Amino acid sequence: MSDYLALREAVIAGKRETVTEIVKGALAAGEDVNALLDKGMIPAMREIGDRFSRNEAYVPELLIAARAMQAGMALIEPQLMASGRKALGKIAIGTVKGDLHDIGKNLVAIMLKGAGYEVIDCGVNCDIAKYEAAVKQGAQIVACSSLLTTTMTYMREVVTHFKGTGVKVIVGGAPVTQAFANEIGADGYSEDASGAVKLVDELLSEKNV
Ligand code: B1M
Repeated sequence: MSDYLALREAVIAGKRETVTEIVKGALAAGEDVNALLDKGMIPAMREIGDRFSRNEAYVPELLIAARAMQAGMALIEPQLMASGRKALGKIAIGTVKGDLHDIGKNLVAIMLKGAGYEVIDCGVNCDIAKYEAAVKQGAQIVACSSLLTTTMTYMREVVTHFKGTGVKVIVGGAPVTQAFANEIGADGYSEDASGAVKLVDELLSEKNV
């Protein structure tokens, strides 16, 4: 079994090679990739964020940790996507305007693809025009991610824009809550990536379409 503590520390320290080595070893041993995320990589990002709040880490440290995390995620993506279900619908996902955080958004996109959805990744710093372009390509749901209290407010504009069009808008990201989602009239909220898949399943289930 992988040394989750070593994985966590490698992500925090931004040691890409070590992260790659540990993740490759775990994959070769047939380990559960979700455990790598839940016990190693995601808590590492939480820890580096806490250090940042306490002024014990700065933006460059956040960046190198994020790069190490992305290196690990690139390796586990094929495993997360291996469930083999057929395309069930089309989802647009993007981090909202003003916000450049993309790790959580990428994770949600990977899980949605793994669950059989076609995903249009609108990237980061997404304004309404970018989501709209994805809807023109057939997206039935727009998933908005935000990591900043200053950018989550843009979700209200996205929700308002798509109200009454038949396109559903769902929201998530660290500062976002169910209460906030209710307040802005979003069609759904999820705390994490697997919850986002369940939410999309529900919204696109026969009784809702
Ligand atoms: Co920034 N940053 N950051 N950062 N950063 C946070 C978010 C922060 C909480 C750190 C802190 O102060 N403790 C803080 C925000 C404070 C606030 O708003 N209240 C913060 C800040 C302040 C900033 C800057 C302003 C710093 C500065 O420049 N002074 C700046 C802003 C830049 C910008 O966006 N305009 C900034 C920059 C950066 C980096 C570029 C250095 C880097 C991002 C790199 C990248 O993403 N490529 C970075 C990082 C890495 C973080 C932390 C440390 C980690 C975020 C992360 O990747 N988490 C973060 C601290 C923290 O979150 N504790 C922090 C792991 C990821 C898997 O979790 O994204 O929450 P998360 O996604 C989860 C769920 O939220 C959910 O599912 C995911 C998986 O379970 N989810 C969804 C996410 N999106 C969803 C969408 C859905 C559903 C679920 O749709 C339906």
